[in-house]
Amino acid sequence: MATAETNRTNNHKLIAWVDEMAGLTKPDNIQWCDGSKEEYDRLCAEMVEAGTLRPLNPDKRPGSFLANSDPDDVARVEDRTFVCSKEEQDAGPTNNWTDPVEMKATMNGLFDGSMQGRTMYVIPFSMGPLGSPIAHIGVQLTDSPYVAASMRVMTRMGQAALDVLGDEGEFVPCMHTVGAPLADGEADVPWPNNKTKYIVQYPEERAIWSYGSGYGGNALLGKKCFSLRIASVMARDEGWLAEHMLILGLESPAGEKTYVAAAFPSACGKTNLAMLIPPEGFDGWKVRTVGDDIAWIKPGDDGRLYAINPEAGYFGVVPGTSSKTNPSAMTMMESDTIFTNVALTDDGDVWWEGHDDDPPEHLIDWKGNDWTPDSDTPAAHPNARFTCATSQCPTADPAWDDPAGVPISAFIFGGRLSHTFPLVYQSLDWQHGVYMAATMGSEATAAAVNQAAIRRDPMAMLPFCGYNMADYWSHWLKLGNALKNPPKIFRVNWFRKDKDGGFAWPGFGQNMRVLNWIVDRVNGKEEAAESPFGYMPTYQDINWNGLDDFAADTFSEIMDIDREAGKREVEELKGYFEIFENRLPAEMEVQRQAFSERLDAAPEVWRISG
Ligand code: SAT
Ligand code: MN
Repeated sequence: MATAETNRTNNHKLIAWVDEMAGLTKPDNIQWCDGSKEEYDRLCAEMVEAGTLRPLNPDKRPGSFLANSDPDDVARVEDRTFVCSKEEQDAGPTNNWTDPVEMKATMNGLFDGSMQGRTMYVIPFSMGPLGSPIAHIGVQLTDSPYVAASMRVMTRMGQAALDVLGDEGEFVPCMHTVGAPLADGEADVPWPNNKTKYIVQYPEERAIWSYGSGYGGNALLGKKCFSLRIASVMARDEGWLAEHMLILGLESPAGEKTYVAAAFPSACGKTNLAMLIPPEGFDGWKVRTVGDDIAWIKPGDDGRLYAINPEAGYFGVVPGTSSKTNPSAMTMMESDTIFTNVALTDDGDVWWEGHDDDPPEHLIDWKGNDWTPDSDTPAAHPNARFTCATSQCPTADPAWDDPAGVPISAFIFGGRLSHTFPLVYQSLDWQHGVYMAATMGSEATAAAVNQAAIRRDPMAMLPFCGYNMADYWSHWLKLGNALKNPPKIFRVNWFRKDKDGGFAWPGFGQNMRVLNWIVDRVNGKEEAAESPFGYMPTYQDINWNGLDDFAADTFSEIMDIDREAGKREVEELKGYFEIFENRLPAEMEVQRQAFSERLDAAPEVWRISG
């Protein structure tokens, strides 16, 4: 094994760990990443040489590349994701758990010699603006140049992070291998990975070990593994929040700025909402993006919560993105982007389902096969992604890189629910809001059937909470109760169906109308009616400028509350809460009963007035 090149750090803990891990994984070379543009260009050139990346036509997509992953390595693997706390109860009923002693033996076996024939990249990174009191440092070791290049886009990576770490600083160690050692002289493949995959978190040690995948959140360990699973544990211990939330700033025509953070399960259009363009009728309003996926949120001295986006780039879903659904993302992707698993056009550009342009006559699909509009498989994988720096986002908020973070006035929680749940409602207080967030979810299927079960996804954290979900709810309850100025809490549902089975809400940019009401509510400017679900806007309370054909009757269809449907929800939650046994905070059951009583007192159909 070649010795490490001159270390650019005197952090002895880091140097000793790198040495120890190199001894275990036995790479041919070790490369400390400095985070420079030259280094990024060199990594990309090497990947082009190896067949991992294909450069796109520089006239069409300057500085951009296409990667096609192995068809067995296309998304996060939740069933291979483990939270290995010492006690099973501390991982809770919603996480996969294995005893850490047993898991370490397995990991040591798998990592032994796993980097043979490859380079081990040492990647120091900051999650959050460099030096921010809300940020934290991690160091990832990986044998994937795709990961090294992606980490430069997704995080503040390299020497600057080492400088923040200093000689004595603490870092979260993130071990990663694609699990495909090369024997002497063995040729590599474009996307090395292993059929066996493990994404392992050790919450007590704040350590991550990921084996066998080179894709997304499995491999870019700063993302879900660190910023959510490990950070949620740090946040519990230290009194802050690590959340699966977008952050956006709304600026009114008068220049008043309000920041909100919002959590949605996957497939609810989170990135599109984070980059929303105000619709007709909202002249002078601006929506500005701080983040599209993750928020780290700490109490400030003024009793408010302040949030940063720990990431520095977007790893967004591409299919379905067009100038109609997300013009900002389209602009971002015009250059300097790594695409993964979209289709290649004959002129060296990219295409995907839902693109503005009609499908071309001929493409190379994400698996590398010829594709025509008659093909019966999608040209791009449905989870195809773009990797792109936040600095390229035309709607980036001026404070997106501010170490102090932005003050959060509202939390918004959503799901994909075709019935029962109104377009928008506000919690009666903090405790009720935590209950609303803890019980959110989406229907398991597209639900033609009216009563499809809801797959609960509390705070959109189901696959991301690094400890017992019920303890996480207790943490939320405690944190908010201690705040002088806690954010207001809202639930939204863009997906309620009308009686003909179509979406009742026009969606996309129209969500601005709901955000407008929310902003006015938190700024004390708007009225609300009190319903069994919480506070709700009447028809008059919503700004309908530019959407004159949305009648009060249609509004009623997405706001009315059916008492029996509400009672079924109350019953479903009884069984759901039971799985958390004695860890369930008593407040959850108090809230469920109170909801039940409000419904009992309501008419058969509670109708929003106006
Ligand atoms: O693969 S990621 O974790 O980056 C994205 C996702 O699956 O949510
Ligand atoms: Mn996400």
